[in-house]
Amino acid sequence: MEDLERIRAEAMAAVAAAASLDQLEAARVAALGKKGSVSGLMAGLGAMSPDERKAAGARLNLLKDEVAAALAGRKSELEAGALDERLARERVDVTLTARPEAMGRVHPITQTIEEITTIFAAMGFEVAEGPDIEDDFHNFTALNIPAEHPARQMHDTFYFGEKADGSRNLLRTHTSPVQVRTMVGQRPPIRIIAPGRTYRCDSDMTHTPMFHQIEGLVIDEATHMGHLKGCLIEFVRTFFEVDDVPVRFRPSFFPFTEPSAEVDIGCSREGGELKIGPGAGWLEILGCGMVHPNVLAACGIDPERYQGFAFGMGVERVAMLKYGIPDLRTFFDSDLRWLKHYGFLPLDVPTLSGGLTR
Ligand code: 2NM
Repeated sequence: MEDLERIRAEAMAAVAAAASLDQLEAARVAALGKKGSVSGLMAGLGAMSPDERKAAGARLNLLKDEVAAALAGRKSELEAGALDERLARERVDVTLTARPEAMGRVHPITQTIEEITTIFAAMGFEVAEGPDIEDDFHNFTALNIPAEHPARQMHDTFYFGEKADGSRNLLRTHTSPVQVRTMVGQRPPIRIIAPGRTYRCDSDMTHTPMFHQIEGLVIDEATHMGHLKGCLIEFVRTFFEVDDVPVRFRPSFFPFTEPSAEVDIGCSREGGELKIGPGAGWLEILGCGMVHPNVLAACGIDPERYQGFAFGMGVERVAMLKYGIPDLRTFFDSDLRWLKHYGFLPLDVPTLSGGLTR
């Protein structure tokens, strides 16, 4: 037992000197492990008389507890040190300024959709979405487009294969099925805006097989053509950021609205450059009208009680006009130089208070 004080001193010194969790584990094994110094003393107890064993056993248990406590204390010190070291290593300076010029760009289509939905959200519209793969009812029938209508024909619509019941799904040719789904599923008053991808089997200088639309719908008991005009004039002036842009409603035809109109905005052409504002020319930018009673009835809304207006526009078209992008097909080339030129900085989110575009 004269070894005990030496072994205690050695074990305590090794624990105190451990500079890492690995070294501390080595010190634990050297003292308390199966072949450790303290365990060695324990093994000597067997050769003692019962009285000697009782006294020595008590001292050894105390030693064991003492070493174990020292190990635990050193362990928490080392762990706290490791955490401090990691916090220092992973330190981030949150006061550093962002470097938007080093980031990617927001595509003009995304930017334009965000600008348009921001304007209509401020007027109380909610954004609605629906599936790109639709059926005949939601894309055509409910919209007062009869079976023989030219818009249904193979050359305009992408159809999927025949299902067991003989019907075929299709890629939506406009976002109007979102309006149909909203009217079927919700009671008026309805005020929604539906942005999204649309598809038509058409590809040339001014058509791509996939393009984007935004359509709006308002249904209430007393909504009339005056509301439609006020709403769309307000939209056009805010979107193009030209307060005195002339707006003209020209009679037109759509199967799903009656009466129907197309909206033109004033423009001038000086030296080959197109400028939106007062001038000699007109540009068509929107289609609109009062929702046809047949459409309301097909969607389970009583046309004797409710009425409303709808409108639709092509996102690519208004983006080209607003941002002077000359060629439609470049939108989908994924050309990074084009995106750097026409794209928007990710931190410049369009808001009405801060300006739609900065
Ligand atoms: C347009 C023009 C005019 C329209 C109509 C509807 C619905 F579902 F309510 F009947 N949605 N969108 C509409 C009306 C779309 O796009 C040129």
